[in-house]
Amino acid sequence: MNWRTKARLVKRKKNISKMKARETERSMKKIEEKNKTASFEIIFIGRSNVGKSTILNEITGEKLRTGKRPGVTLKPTHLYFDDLLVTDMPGFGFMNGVTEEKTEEVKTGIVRYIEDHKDRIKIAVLVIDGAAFEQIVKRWDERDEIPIDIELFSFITEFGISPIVAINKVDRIEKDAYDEKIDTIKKYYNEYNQNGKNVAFSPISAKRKETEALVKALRNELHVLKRNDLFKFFK
Ligand SMILES: Nc1nc2c(ncn2[C@@H]2O[C@H](COP(=O)(O)OP(=O)(O)O)[C@@H](O)[C@H]2O)c(=O)[nH]1
Ligand SMILES: [Mg+2]
Repeated sequence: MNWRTKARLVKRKKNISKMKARETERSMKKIEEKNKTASFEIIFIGRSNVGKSTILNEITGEKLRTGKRPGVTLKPTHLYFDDLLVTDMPGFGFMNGVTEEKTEEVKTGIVRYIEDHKDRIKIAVLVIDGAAFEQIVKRWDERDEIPIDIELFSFITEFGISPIVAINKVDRIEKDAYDEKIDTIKKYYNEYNQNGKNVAFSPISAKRKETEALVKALRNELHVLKRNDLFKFFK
């Protein structure tokens, strides 16, 4: 990690603690009660509209709402499978008319959630829009800041949670540009990896129901974590 990368992370961390101090106490007690029996959690994180819910529907066969304009809800959505909890975290960014402060609040909520459940969270799937990636990075680069999803990725790697980067919407990447785009994404994320673990990158298209790469990556991780019994919940 170079000095510039580090400086950016420090800057972002300062922002996180500022938000934490300001954050009001939010009660998640009721859901927590229900979630107590879960011992293994997989979280899905990403900007609004990257396709988190579409992916979850496709790989689990559940029916989460998709394509709706994201509200400003800060609550995660949970799916239950035996002792496995699959959590769709609130999306951030993108939302028109939603202030930067609200976006920061969503991020703080996610950070807090991960900290509070770090023993239970074994895998984090970061969903990104493969077609929009470069544009997003460019925008943040101009402000000399790192995009929130990359910051969250970096944060996750600090906890030793296995990260999988699901590069969604590859159907929208031109064939000629495909290899280079995927490489650029891998390079960028790997620079912010704060532990020695290899990161799994899964190019997928949830819309075309082409999610095999992600299911494969999930199964790999489940196998490493000796939870082959959970294979059956992902197709
Ligand atoms: N082109 C394309 N669109 C997708 C893909 N996956 C999801 N979408 C669309 O992206 C929009 C947002 O999807 P959604 O699952 O609600 O995103 P979320 O906000 O991250 O949960 C919807 O209109 C989906 O149909 C994909 O692989 N390719
Ligand atoms: Mg959604």
